Amino acid sequence: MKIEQVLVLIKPDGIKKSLVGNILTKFSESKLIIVGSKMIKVDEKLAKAHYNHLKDKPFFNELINYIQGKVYGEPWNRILAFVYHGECAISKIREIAGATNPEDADPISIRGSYGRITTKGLYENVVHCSSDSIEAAREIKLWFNPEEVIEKLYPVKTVFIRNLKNTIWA
Ligand code: IDP
Ligand code: MG
Repeated sequence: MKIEQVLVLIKPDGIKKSLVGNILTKFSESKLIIVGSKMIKVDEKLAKAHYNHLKDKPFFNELINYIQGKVYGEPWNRILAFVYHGECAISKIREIAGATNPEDADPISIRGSYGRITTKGLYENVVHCSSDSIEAAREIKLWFNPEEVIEKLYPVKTVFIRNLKNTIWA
């Protein structure tokens, strides 16, 4: 039994098209559980760190704008991030998501149902999912702090940070 975790992002086109409910319903067919979730406005630093492995691709700048929702502006320039956990989580989630190119994706999959190719040629494919366990570990650690994930997925350490500016509830 291969217990895995996988980062899932509902990209800004999924938010704009009001697909959050549909997408989560489709992923729930996996019978995996969600162990972390949050909404984020993606800044350029996070976008570039996430897609660092694609920095030499001709569509990289479009991709960085897309994941930040720059093409849509307020109030669509945000994503929902999830960590799904359970047996063979990566292959189950990627199968429900479908192939990267929405035109190649199974029409029943999320990307096949809801994705499109922009006039500039970018695949706007509604969701991101990690493609293997090494990528999942890197991405989950990039998008979530340990205390935001309710399962202990990776080793942690405790550090004391002095003079750290923080915002708390008033
Ligand atoms: P994945 O999201 O299926 O793992 P990656 O190769 O990691 O695919 O690419 C990241 C994202 O970059 C894709 O989800 C898609 O939005 C975009 N993308 C990937 N390949 C192409 C391409 O050949 N043309 C246009 N956009 C692409
Ligand atoms: Mg990928």
